[in-house]
Parts: sequence; structure tokens; C-alpha cells
Amino acid sequence: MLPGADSGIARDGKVLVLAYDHGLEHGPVDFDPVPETADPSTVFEYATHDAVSAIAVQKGIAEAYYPSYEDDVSLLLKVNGTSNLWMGEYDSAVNCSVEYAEELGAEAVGFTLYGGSNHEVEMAEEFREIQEEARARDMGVVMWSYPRGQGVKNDTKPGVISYASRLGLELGADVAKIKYPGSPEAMADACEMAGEMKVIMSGGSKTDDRAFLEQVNSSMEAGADGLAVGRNVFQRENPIEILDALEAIIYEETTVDEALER
Ligand code: FBP
Repeated sequence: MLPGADSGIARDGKVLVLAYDHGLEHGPVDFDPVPETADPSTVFEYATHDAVSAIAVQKGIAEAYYPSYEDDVSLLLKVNGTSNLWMGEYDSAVNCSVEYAEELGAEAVGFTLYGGSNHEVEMAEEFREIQEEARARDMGVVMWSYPRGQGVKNDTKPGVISYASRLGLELGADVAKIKYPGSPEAMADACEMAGEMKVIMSGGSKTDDRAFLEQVNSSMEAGADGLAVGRNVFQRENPIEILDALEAIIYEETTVDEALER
């Protein structure tokens, strides 16, 4: 498989991942704005929206809930993660094998790499095993490429984000999920550094509709291939409305105003 080729989680070459690993990464506090979202079934229902090309969850959520949704939703199984209770240098425990991810029905695996962390070397070695096993099984590989830790002063600086996308290409990801680097120019550079690999913007904490959609639109115009979003969907009272708008921007290339009118 070539980088960025059909990673099993794209629709018409574009990607909209609904991320729902927050219960591990941030803890239950992320469900406070809409308490029903603590129930994974609620968010799996959102993932049946046509705009969503895959849902990203951890192993335990996939085991318990994916069987009811496997005909309607593609699975991106996150194979490492850390809780917010961990206070050490940035690191992420590998908690699922690629083999087991495939057994659970995953089309692709997701892996967080903290470039610049004191644990970067071990994480890159873990990624090698995951990436090669996924290749052997014809599964896609998505890197949550988040430079963080002692070697990184500003984790959204343009040069750092371009480096993040390049790390994904260099290490063999099909898709790299990166933070928005603050401007369309910087996003364009990050996309250029990705070569044929796909680049998707990371959603971030909840903002208002227009600000969020403007950022998504700016990323798409800069050459990104889509979005991975959690809180900006499931912390909204009406997640379907924002998914309708995202569908318009990502797949139909409408303006933000047109998307907001949907
Ligand atoms: P959001 O859209 O809510 O930011 O989710 C994307 C994501 O990458 C999740 O997969 C993950 O749980 C979270 O962000 C990690 O965010 P951070 O490490 O920045 O706190």
C-alpha cells in the first residue's frame, strides 16, 4: 500500500474521523457538556452519519459496542493511549495488537507518536512493529503526530507541525493527524511536507460553529484531506447539524456560509 492510498477509512479520498478515545485520554470530564455521551452507543449513533468515514476508539469500547455497528461504521482502532492521570514525560502505552484490532473488525490502526518526548525512540520502535504488521494485513495506519515533551517548546508552531506531518511520511503512516498550525500558509507547508500521505486536522477543544468551520475550511483549502474531530462534535447539543456542515465542507467543498445554512 502506498502512503495515503486507500487506508480503508476514506470516503472519496477524504477522511472524517469521529474520535472518541477521550474517556481514556482526558477522562469523564469531556462528557460533562452532554452527559449522554458517556454512553458509547450515543456516539456510535453519531458515527452512522454519512459524513463520518470512521470512528476512532480504544479496544474496550470496540469490543463492547462495535459489533452492533459494524455494518454501518468503519473502525479505526487506536492501539496506544495514556490517561490524563499520568504525570510523567509524554508517552503512550501500546494496549492492543494489530492482530486483535483486525479481529475486532478494524480497517485501520491509530498510533500516537510524541516526537520530541524523551520517549520518542521507544515510541518510534513500537510504531515500526505496528506499521509493519498493519502493512502485512493490508490495514491502514493513522499517526496522531503530536510533537510534545522536553524537546518541544511550542507544539503548534508552524515548523513543529510541518515536522509532525513529515514524521508521519518518513515512518510510513498513511494518514497523519496534526494540530492546526495557526495559518493557512503554515498548514499548506505541513501538507507539502506530507508528500502523498494524507493529512487530517485535529479538532481541538470546542469552539463556536463558525470559528471551527473556518478552521476546517482553511485546512482543506491548504491541501488537507480531512479532519479527526471529537469534542467539536460530541460536546454539541446538536451534533448532526455540525456533521451536516462538515460533510458540505469536506466532501462538497462548499463555503462556510453555505455549510452553515444546511
Ligand atoms: P478532539 O477533536 O476532541 O481534540 O479529539 C481529537 C483527539 O486527538 C482525540 O483522539 C484525543 O483523545 C484528543 O484529541 C487528545 O487531545 P490532547 O492530547 O490535545 O489533549
